Amino acid sequence: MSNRRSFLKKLTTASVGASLLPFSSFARPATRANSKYKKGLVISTWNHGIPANKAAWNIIKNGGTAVDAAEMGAREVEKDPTGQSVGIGGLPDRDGNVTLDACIMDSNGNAGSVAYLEEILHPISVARKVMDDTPHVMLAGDGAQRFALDNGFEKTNLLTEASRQAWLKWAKEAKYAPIINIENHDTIGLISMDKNGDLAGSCTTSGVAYKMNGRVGDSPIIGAGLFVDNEVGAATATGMGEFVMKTLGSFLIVEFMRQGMSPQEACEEGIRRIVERYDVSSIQVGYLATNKAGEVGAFAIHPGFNYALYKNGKNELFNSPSHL
Ligand code: SD4
Repeated sequence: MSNRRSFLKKLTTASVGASLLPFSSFARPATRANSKYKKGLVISTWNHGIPANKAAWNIIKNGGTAVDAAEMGAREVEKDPTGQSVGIGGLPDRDGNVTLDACIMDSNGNAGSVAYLEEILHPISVARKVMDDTPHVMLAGDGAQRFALDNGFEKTNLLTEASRQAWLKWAKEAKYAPIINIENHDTIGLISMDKNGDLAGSCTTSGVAYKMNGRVGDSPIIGAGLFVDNEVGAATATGMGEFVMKTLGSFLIVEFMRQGMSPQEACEEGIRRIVERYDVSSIQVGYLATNKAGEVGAFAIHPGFNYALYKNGKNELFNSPSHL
């Protein structure tokens, strides 16, 4: 029986309520709440999570807030021109435009977001300004750019030569065929907990490479790419945003934790919500989550998703367990 079919069979035989998949037996770096865990951690997606966590931890170790840490961590990746999926250097849409999506949430339930933002180096900081200085949550397109320029951000050309060449090469055939874990799955999603135990998060991306012009993914959607509830925990997503949006993944995972699941169990259930409904043979989604006790969880559809965890003085990469 195929993995998927046996998985679905397990689903139909699982009892309601305690209907967790056997996934929760996967080893994870988290410790249960009764360990000698000191408040303060940063967890973020992919290899670039290492420098992002480091920048975020610099804020936390000096007594800074989780939200400042979340912003600084994201900025670290946005400004790196060699990363082709976030900020400058991001691969463009099919027409050659680099369009950025980002959001941020703080410990008080405040949220800010920008979508389809062009020519601004730090969308996460624009999202922060939307959160802090406007009555709105989300600004998009020209309005988001105008808001950024009015607030002192400068126009920057985000299309690097390397990304332009990659796009020109792609444009010869112009086939839209996302490759799992490559080119379109390197959003940075980051969750931070400060020394008070308060949680915040950030998520920033150039989105799926060679997307249709105008396409916006999950990353700037509060509850999809990121959700933080300081009473419970936080979650963030990476991967094919359409599937995260259709299941409102990060909100779902936080709500699962509210109902008593560990972050690991909640991430697994979030993935299950996708794989039980959609053909995921060529779709990657990865989730990270943290609860108030400092436990963490990670789960993906396919192997290949990794994440960085800064906790107890160590900043390390881990491979996420996966459904397939
Ligand atoms: C999106 N989730 O726009 C983003 C893409 C991504 O790692 O890279 N995720 O759908």
